[in-house]
Amino acid sequence: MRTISRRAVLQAMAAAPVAGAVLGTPHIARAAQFQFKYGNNLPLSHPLNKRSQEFAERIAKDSGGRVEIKIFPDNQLGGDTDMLAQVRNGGITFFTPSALVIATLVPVAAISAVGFAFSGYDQVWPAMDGALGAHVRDAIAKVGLHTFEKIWDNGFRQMTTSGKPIQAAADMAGLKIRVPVSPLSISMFKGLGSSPVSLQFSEVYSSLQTKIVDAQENPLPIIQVAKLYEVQKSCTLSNHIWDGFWFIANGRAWNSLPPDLQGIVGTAINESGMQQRGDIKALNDGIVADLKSKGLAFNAADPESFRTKLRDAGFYADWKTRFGAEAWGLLEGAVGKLA
Ligand code: X2X
Repeated sequence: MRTISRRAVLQAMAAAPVAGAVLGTPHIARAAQFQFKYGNNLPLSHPLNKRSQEFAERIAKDSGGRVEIKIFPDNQLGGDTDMLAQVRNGGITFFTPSALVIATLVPVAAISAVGFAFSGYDQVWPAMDGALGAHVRDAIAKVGLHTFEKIWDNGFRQMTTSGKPIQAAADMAGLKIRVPVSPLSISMFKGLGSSPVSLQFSEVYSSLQTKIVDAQENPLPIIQVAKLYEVQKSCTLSNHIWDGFWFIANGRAWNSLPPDLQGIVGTAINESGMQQRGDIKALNDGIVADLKSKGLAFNAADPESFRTKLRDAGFYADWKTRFGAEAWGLLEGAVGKLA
């Protein structure tokens, strides 16, 4: 370790701003030149928030204190719809909406969430880090938002219910199931014959508890950290949608950063995103056993019954038209023919 001589300290103090000298404080805490807020919808214990704290510390350090990022987890600043409005108007600088949720603003962003498209992560990451992801980021750029290259992982979505276990598509009939604020989710669950209700994530626990809805669908790490097992009985490993969180920034705030700081921020956020993908992968290994020990029952499902039902309902044909040939072609290029 380098020791700092008394003389160097005195020199540094002599060079410090006047206000500091007047107050006589030896440590002069200067406000960061760029102060940014980052809002998200997940509990603090989710890997997304753990990795976010890391990148915020790294960015403060690597920028020499010029960039400060304050994290507001767990819907502290409002639900998804509110945060999406705030990141657009600059009230917050960063937000991590699910692909399902940002699609309310940029419809093509839901292309990665088409039901039963990805068979596993070996298809997900090459597509999202490749042409399909680039296509979505370009579309998001058109509404004035910057998107970092590496999408963060939410996971493969699974269904839970407080009622009769869901074993095949027929069990979906009339099911009151909460889905995110997402036209694709509504269309998919209507296609499966259920009665979906769009609610922001901030309302999920209480709406299950008070039986406004009977079921919901989310990746297992969310079911765990948001304690949804307390208000649900059984879980079906349906893997019906792969979901990721796009890390987005308000365009004006992003463009106000000089290139060196953009580099520091972008590198830190993308690298933390890669580590967060690894966290979700590691979590998935022991999570079923943990959720079982907390009282959630698990059952298998017949995935083909769901796909057939969706095909018969015209779900794939409908969304192929809505997304357009280019985006659909990129998706099928990654996962094979869908419809
Ligand atoms: O709201 C949800 O279900 C969640 C947490 O998965 C999303 O952000 C889409």
